[in-house]
Parts: sequence; C-alpha cells; structure tokens
Amino acid sequence: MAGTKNPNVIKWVDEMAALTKPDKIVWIDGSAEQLDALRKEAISSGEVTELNQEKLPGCLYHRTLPNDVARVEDRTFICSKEKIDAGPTNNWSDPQEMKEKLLPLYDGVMKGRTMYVIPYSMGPIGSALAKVGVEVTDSIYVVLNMEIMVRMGVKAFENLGDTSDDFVRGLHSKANVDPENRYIVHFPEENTIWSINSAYGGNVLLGKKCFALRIASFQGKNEGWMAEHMLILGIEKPNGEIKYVCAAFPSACGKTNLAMLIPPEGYEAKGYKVWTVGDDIAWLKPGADGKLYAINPENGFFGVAPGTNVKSNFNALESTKKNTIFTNVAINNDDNTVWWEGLDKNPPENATEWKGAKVNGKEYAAEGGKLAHPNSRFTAPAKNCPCISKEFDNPAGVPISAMVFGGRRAKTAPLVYQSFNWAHGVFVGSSMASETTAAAAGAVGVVRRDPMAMLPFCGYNMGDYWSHWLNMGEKLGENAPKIFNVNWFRTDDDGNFIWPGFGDNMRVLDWIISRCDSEVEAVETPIGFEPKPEDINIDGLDDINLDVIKGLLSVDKDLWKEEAKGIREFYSKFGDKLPSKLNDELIELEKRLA
Ligand code: OXD
Ligand code: MN
Repeated sequence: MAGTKNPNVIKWVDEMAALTKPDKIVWIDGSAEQLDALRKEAISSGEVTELNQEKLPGCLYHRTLPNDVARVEDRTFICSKEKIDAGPTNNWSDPQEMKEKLLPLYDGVMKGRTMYVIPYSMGPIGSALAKVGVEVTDSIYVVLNMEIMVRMGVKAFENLGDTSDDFVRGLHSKANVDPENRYIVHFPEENTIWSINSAYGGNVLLGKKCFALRIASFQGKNEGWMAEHMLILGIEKPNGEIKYVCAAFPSACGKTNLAMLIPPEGYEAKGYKVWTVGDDIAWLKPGADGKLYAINPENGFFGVAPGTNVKSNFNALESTKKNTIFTNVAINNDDNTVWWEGLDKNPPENATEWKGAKVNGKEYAAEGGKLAHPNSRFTAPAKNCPCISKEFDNPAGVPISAMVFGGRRAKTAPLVYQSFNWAHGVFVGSSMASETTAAAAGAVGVVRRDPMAMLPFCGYNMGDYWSHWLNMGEKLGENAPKIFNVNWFRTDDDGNFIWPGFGDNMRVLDWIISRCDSEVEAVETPIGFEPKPEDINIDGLDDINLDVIKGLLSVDKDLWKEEAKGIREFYSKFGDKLPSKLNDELIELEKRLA
C-alpha cells in the first residue's frame, strides 16, 4: 500500500522498480508493527544481531564489510548540467554520462531482493522549513537506521500533499558492496540522489549528507534559505532566557561534544543549562519577524563512538542506552554489550573486534589493535538525549543569535574572536581551516581549508555558495546573527593543548552570547573583535590564569600574514566565482596586518 495518491511519487517508484526489478516492494508506513517485523527479519537473516536486551533495550548491532566503513569523497559526484556549477571543490560528471554508466549497474540489481520504499520528512512534520524525501533501498539496515535518523513513514506525505513534485528522489542499492563500482551521485537540478555498492551510513542514509546538505544547500540557494553543516544549541541563562547558537567545525573537532556540553559547576550552580537542538545539520530561514530561524532536519544522532565516554560526552553516551543501532564497534561477549576505544580503560577480554574475529581484547589493545573501527558509529534517537531541547520538534525552529566557526589550529587562531560584521564573518567562514593531526596518515600540521565545514557537502559551486551567504546577510540586515570563530586547540611549546575544552567551552560561549546581548565590550585586533582577557570567566580553573588567557588570545602577525597568503592561494581556485566582497575582505585583512 503506497500510503499516498501523489502520482509523482507513484510514477517514480514504478520507474525505480522497473529498473532494479525487485521480487517484492514494501512501502514503509512507519508503524510499530511493520518495524518490529523488519527488525525480526533482519535478526533472523543475521544482518543485525540483538544486543543484551536488559542492559541495552531495543539495541542492535551491525557490522559492515571492511571495505565499506566511511564516506567516500573520491567517489562522490555532483552532476550538474554545467561543470562550473559543481565548482572546483566537487567531483563533477555530466549527468547523462553518469546515468549511462550507472544504469547498467542498477539494472536488475534487486532481483531476489525486496525494495523498501521509505517516505520521510527532513524536519518536523508540518514545518514550513521541512522537506520530503523518498528513498528506495534493498537494505533493511537502511530502513532501521532511517527510522531513527528521520521522521519516517506515511506521515511524511502529509507535508508533500497529493500533487506536489517537490520531493527528493533517493535510489540506493547495496548491490554487491563492490568498492570498484561504488558511487554516491547527486543530480541537484533533478532533486535526485543515486547511491550504489555501499552499505555504510553516510553513503546510504540518503536523508543525511546527500539530501540535507548537498541537495538542500542547492535548494536553499534557489529558495532563499541555508543548509549548513552546523550543530544547534540553546544556552539557558539563569533568568530562563535561552539564546540559540549554530556552530560549524570540520570533522574531529568535537562537534557532537559541543552540542551536548555540560556547563562547569560554577555555571550550573548559577542556573545555566545547555540544550541540544542538533549535532550535525542546521536548516536556516528568515522568519516573519526578520530573524534567522533554524531547525535540525534530523531526528537522531549518527555519532562516532570511539572517544565517547562519561567525561567527554555523558549526554551522547546516555542517548545510546536504548533503541540504538551500533555499527562496527566491538562486542563484549561476556554480557553481549558494546565497547570502543576511549569508552573506558578496560577493553573486554572476551571480545569480538569490529571485523568479527574473537580476540582477547586486553592483549589485542595492548598490541595496538583497534577493537572498534575508528569511524564506528551509534545511531541513536534524539529524544533519548537527556539535554534535548524542548524546541526540538518546534516547526518554527529556534531564533539564532550567533554563528560560530572553528577549526584545529595549533598557533594561528586565538581562542575566540568576533567578526567585524556579516561580510567579514563570511570571509572568516570561507577561510576556515584545520591542521592535520597525528591521528591521520600523512604530514602533521598541514593546513586544510574547509570553508564553513562544507567542503565535502556543498552541492554547488562554493563561490556561488559564498555569494548566497553574503546575500542572506543583506536580507537579514540588523537581524543577522553575529559571527564568531573559536579555536579550542592551541598548543604550548611541548604540543600540549592549553585550553581544557569540553564543558569549559561554556566559558567562551558565555562571552559570545554576552556580545550578542551587547553586555560586554571587546578589543579591536587586525583579525576581529577579541574579548578583554578578564572577560573570559576562569573561576574554578586550576591551570588557567589571566596570562594564559592573554596567550590564548594573542595574534601573531607573521603567522597571520602567512595565513593571508594561504587564503589568497585557496581563493584563486574559484576564479570569477569568488565574490569580490570576499577578495576585498582579504585585502583589508592584509592592510590591517601590514
Ligand atoms: C559526519 C561527518 O559523519 O561530518 O557527520 O563526516
Ligand atoms: Mn557531519
């Protein structure tokens, strides 16, 4: 039963079935009965296993093939009609040529399999900011994950109605999970995503990166809104007022941790609280009052497990205690629970590592083996999160006061600074960068530009994307959020982090919201407005005194001159698409540094 009369949906699903030739088609209605039956089927086929149902009720475990453990940027394409519209930061292929290449791979690929048709809404049902997608897939694992990550089922059709054609078409087949024929392809001008030969979340949960960032960023440009790789959090002040902040960081900068931050004791005693609206993606649109409102289009967290523990992120860990799917973590066979590096210091002796081998976990870890894959994940319902915002389901979204960019910089960027204005803030975001760490292969300390943390996720030319940002600022005028940059990762001469990070990042957020409320003054520097050192609250911090804060806020002009050169080189890739305003901002920065 289709659950919709919409002829556009029905026609497209018919076409996909004619192409992939499944034995059976199952429309996902979102009912508990149907999901229960699918869970049982996935358990009996071995696609997932049930974890300890007393300790982890409703939790399942899944293992992917070792060749299929992460997003594949080199096999991800933006197929706009014109190459220039994909821009220099995306892989591009002519849409027709790409279809000719992929159609034979899809032809009959679901023979002997069931095709699941998943209607879903990105964003709360009934929200003017929400959008509908339909994903067809031959993977129950995808259905079970989508159930957590999006608002799934016939209710999504309420937003679409009976005639609209405005839905994103997602075609996924795990096929043979063949890495040589793995493709993650976007046709932004056709609202269409094709994914084949992967069964890893980021490549197959098409609502997430593919739709909510790559396709949605393009839709947002055309329709006057923004799809950003940003967490959304609310900071409740002692008087009960809540200020909302969005923040973009490249991966491995602690985005989920910041989204679920627990304020230091002194703040909690005063009555401050932090509420999570989203940990990965924000859709932003001006409201009737002219302010910028954000929704989290997702309904769950697809978080990296390693490193998550009671201290680093209590709230994320709590979120995984029920109805969660774990992928590629290790199993503790003593009690059929899960383990990953950084959960605690006790790898289970009787373990199964992520590829499926039974090992003595203690010995394995002592020899440097990884029991969980470094990119192993939990898929957890947002409503499990102890600090989930009361506004999480609010169709109107939350008004954004500040936008924060950040990266991992050992010396260059100070702890925090504020942009002079919106256009300067866009410049700051466009030149965002992170330095490579010893954790990744290759040279340490190499600067990688990742504008607005959108490098792998912008579905069109990044130059046009920056123009769109600049236009949004003009439209918002006085109501535009203030833009900031933070860096939690400054190191001392021995390479140790100076700033404690985690919950103590609240101290920086405190300054940020005080600036938004014009409650605190700032110091003008060549790169932006900085706090007066005494305005960063260091009460209760043992190792940090005013001099340390001064150091964290220092701006080394020589390093920044190098930085400006790096930005100029990066900008040169964009040719005519680089907005002249950003070039002007760079020239102004160079003048201020001279
Ligand atoms: C993610 C990512 O998985 O940004 O969220 O890579
Ligand atoms: Mn992300």
